[in-house]
Formats: sequence, structure tokens, C-alpha cells
Amino acid sequence: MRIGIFDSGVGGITVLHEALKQLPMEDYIYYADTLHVPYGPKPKEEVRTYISNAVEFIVEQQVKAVVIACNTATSVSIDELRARYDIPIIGMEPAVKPAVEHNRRGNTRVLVTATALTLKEEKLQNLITKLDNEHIVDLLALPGLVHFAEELEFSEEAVLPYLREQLQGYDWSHYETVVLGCTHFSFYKDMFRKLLPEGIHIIDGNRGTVNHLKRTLAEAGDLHKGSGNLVFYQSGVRVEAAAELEKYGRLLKRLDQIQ
Ligand code: DGN
Repeated sequence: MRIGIFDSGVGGITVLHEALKQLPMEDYIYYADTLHVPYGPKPKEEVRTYISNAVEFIVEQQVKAVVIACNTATSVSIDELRARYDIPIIGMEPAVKPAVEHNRRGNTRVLVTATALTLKEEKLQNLITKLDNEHIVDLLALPGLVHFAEELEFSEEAVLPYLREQLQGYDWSHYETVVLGCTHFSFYKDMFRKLLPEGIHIIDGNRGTVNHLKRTLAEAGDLHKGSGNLVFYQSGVRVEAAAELEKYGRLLKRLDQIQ
């Protein structure tokens, strides 16, 4: 059986890329909810309905696990999804825990970037309340990066000015870690690197999420049961047009290039 990977749009491709690296002998369904992306600026109840419909569709395709490769979707729906399905539902959340644990030692700050919805949701707020006793975490929404990624805009001329403006105003001598808490942002890791002073760690949750998937499948004796076959869906419609398939190929290639 296949593994389902879900995101509102192309962000989850950054998780698929990591999965293909760590788990090449699996088959995958990638589902982008292209009709409703972006989720970040929308009301929670609306987004919940989109997620519920998308995951229902994916589960109907006979998958052995679903990765919610979207921090926003995880923060509003993960409990509901886990209660509804028997198969493993793997979520993601901004990597606040490792960042805070690391920075606490050096008494330096952490900047958590994500969508507006992820940042204001209870899930992240609770995590920060629990972990951030020293008040070292700052939050920044970067909706422009979701927009750029959906437009397949990866040129420095277009993206760097936006990112530079968002990151200016921080005194980076006090920071040690920037968390990429939205899967779309990982497409721009190279540009974060370019703009941030050397020595700042830039972390996302992709490797941890795929490790979690791997452990879960191994425990179920369900690992390495495929051959790297990929099928793409967009809001319930199978992607067959060559130009659309080529788009996903280009996105995976971009990730090869920036790592
Ligand atoms: N990629 C999604 C995330 O990780 O939060 C959100 C993108 C969006 O829909 N705004």
C-alpha cells in the first residue's frame, strides 16, 4: 500500500523530497488542495472542512499512512483526523522543542516562522507556554513565501527583497535559531542562509517527520513495500497533464539543488 502525503499546495513536496531520500522503496500519493490554497489566512472552520475532505479522499485510495505535510493543517485538525482513522496519521509542528532546548544553553533567541494560522493556534501557543520559560521565542508570519512557492517563483530578484524586509529589524546577535514552521518555506532555505548571519541555525521539521513515519511503518512491519512510484492529485483530481507533472518534477529538483 502507498503512503499519502498531504498539503494545501506545493509545500508538502519538501516533505515528499525527504521521504524519497529516506524511504525510496515506498510508493506515494501526493495530494495538493490547489483549489483552496493558501490555508494560512483563512478561518479555522473553513480550513478544517477542506482538510477533512482531502484526507477522506486520500484514505479512500487505500494508503497505509497519511503524512499531514502542513503545519497549519496539523495545528487545526490532527486530533480530529487521528480519532477518525485507524491508519497512522503523521502530523508536523514547528520545531520549537529542539530549538528552545538548544538555545536555552546559550541564552540566545529563537525566531519561529510559520503561517498566521499556525502561529495563533492553541497547539503552538500551548507548546510555547510549556517550553519557553525564559521567553526566548519570537514569532513571524511569512505569507509571501507561500504565495511565491505556489507561483513557482524561486528567483532571488523576486523573493530576496521580500524576505530581506521581513527579517530586518531583528538584532541577529541575540539569535541562534530560525525555525521554518511551514513546509512551503523550506524551498527558500538557501535564501534564508544568504540573508542571515553565519552561525544561525535554520531548521525545519521535515527530517523529524519522515523519521517518525519510518519508525511508525517499521513498528507495523510495513516498511519498504514499494518502488518509488509517485501519483499526484490536486483537490481530488488525478494529475495527468505532462505540464503539471513536470511542475512537481521541477520542485523536487529545486530541493536537490539547495541542499
Ligand atoms: N504548507 C503549509 C504549512 O506548513 O503550514 C501552509 C501553507 C498555506 O496553506 N498557507
